[in-house]
Amino acid sequence: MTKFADSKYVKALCDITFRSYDHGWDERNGGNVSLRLTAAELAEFDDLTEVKRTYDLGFDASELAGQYFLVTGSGRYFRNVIKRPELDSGLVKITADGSQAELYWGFEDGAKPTSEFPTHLMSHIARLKVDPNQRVVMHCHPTNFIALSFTQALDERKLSRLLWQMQAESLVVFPEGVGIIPYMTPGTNEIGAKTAAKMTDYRVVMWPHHGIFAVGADLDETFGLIETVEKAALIYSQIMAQGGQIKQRITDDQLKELAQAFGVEANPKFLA
Ligand code: 2HA
Ligand code: ZN
Repeated sequence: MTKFADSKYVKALCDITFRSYDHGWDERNGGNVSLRLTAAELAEFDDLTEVKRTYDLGFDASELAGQYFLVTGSGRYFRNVIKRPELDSGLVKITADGSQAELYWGFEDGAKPTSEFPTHLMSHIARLKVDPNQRVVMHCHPTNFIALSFTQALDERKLSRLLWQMQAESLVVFPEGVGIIPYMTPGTNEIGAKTAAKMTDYRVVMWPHHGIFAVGADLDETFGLIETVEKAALIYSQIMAQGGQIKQRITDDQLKELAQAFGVEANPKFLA
């Protein structure tokens, strides 16, 4: 008898949600995460046989028909997932016609998938077209990254270059830079479509005055991506707190050398 609650997937979700909370990026019910799983991966669990409830998705997710998602609950707190994953997260399957999600595990006290589920699913669809290893969409509220959306122009080139210049790690981890959408109301299909459109070119998208969306092949990698972006933003905040006088910086030539040394291709629109 293998129970899904004891799976490595639920353990990893508990770990990442608590660590994100611990960083201060998930006050109250802030943040949400989804992990795509396949029927083959779930075959070893014997407690996933019954559909407990269904949820209307409100858009056509038929490109994900038959795919499973372990996802955090609407209104639920990242701080609590580690203590009660069977209440605050759920495993859902997208129906054949793409209009609904069927609950197979979790959300035991009546929760439903995150209010940002449309953005998650639309982003999974967009990323799967460019990366067959796409598995994870994660959203949270990293303080310094959000602060940049007030003090900096909402310009992808300028913001990406700023983050690259703050530490050698940035360009290596996100050589394509970061995408930005305009400020929009969260929880809507509109912000989902806008975010997903950016995900064709970027794995990180800024939601100005709100937070970050990031994607990746697993939870560790996606969370590491967010940590790296936020660390760069934190360094910028500290520079400003130290008086803002930058006396030397990583030059464009050094950024190019860095890309070459680590075998990544820097976005040519941002680093000519
Ligand atoms: O899940 O962060 O954007 C709560 C949020 C909504
Ligand atoms: Zn949010």
